[in-house]
Amino acid sequence: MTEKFSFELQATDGAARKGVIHTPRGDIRTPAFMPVGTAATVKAMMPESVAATGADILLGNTYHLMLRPTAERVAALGGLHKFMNWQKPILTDSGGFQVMSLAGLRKLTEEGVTFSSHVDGSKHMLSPERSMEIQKLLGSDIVMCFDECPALPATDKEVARAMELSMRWAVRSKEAFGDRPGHALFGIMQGGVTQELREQSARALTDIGFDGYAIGGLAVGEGQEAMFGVLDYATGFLPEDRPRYLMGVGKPDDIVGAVERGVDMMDCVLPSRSGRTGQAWTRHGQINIKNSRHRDDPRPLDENCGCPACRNYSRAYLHHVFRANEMISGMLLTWHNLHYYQDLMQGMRDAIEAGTFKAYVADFHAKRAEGDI
Ligand code: PRF
Ligand code: ZN
Repeated sequence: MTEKFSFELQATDGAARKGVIHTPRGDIRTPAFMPVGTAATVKAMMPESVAATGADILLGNTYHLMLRPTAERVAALGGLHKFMNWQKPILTDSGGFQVMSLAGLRKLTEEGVTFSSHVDGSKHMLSPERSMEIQKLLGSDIVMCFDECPALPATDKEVARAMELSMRWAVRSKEAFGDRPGHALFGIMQGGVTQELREQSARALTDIGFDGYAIGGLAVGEGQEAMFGVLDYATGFLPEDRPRYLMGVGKPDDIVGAVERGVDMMDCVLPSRSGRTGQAWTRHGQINIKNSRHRDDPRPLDENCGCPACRNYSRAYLHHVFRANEMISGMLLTWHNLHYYQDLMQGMRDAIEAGTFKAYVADFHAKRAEGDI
């Protein structure tokens, strides 16, 4: 086990990259998909089951954990890894994005943001310094800078203002993070769908210097075409020898498109959240297990999937337990979805290594076009 944080780029195929992030808590194979464990749990999954799907790293949230159970309490109990029984790496988001989407009354200043909790209405403050402190208390392996992601619709002026503020906050985040061997700090690019702003943001971040670079401010309602349009140039503004993380993405076709454009890491609630609402993701697209067409179907969700839901249960059973509101429904569908996402990442890593990524992507789209049969 290396004691340092480092990124090893192992192969490229077009713009797509395969590599490994080495951390004291273990390696993260890239392109990596990070399941979301917002409140110190990947909902409906035991940590050992999350690991069994092939996940090397989880995402946790500053915003949720500072409100409940509080970062100080997690620290007193030995840190987030021990608290939630996950010993592999954890990346924590910095809180600003969640404040903007979840908190009640908010007030944004140069200093930071004050807001009222969505849990009990209590008042709180987040700033670059406080976000770094919380992520340190949690024991996060990959810490994210405190940024502002403007809510859409936003004017060009508003997007520019938020990007510039985020870059000043990035300086303060780096200063407050300090020197913590074995832990990484990632900068977050903002700038909406404007190329000049993205370039300015990338330059500001690379001048400061980070262990990795995130692309924020996308997947906020601009649509896939616009998002890919930004990725077409944005990854090129970032250093080749650092991991690139696209925040909050996405559906399987978003993920494949992002990897095609040079992204190394992603996270999304989609596989876990949609598992709890009866949606399964497979090579052939989306399956709605609620649909009565599955009522008498003895086949698994996907005969080529090695997950426990597909090895041991029929569509008819999954349909029944969903309709009957049984907890195993969310458990099995979440497991399947996370397993499918990790299979997809492994398939892309193998294809990049073999130099067959283009064919892999073509096959991915062809299978989805066939649909669920
Ligand atoms: N910033 C942060 N977290 C995020 C985002 C962002 O822009 C997004 C945008 N898709 C998701 N999560 N800090
Ligand atoms: Zn499965």
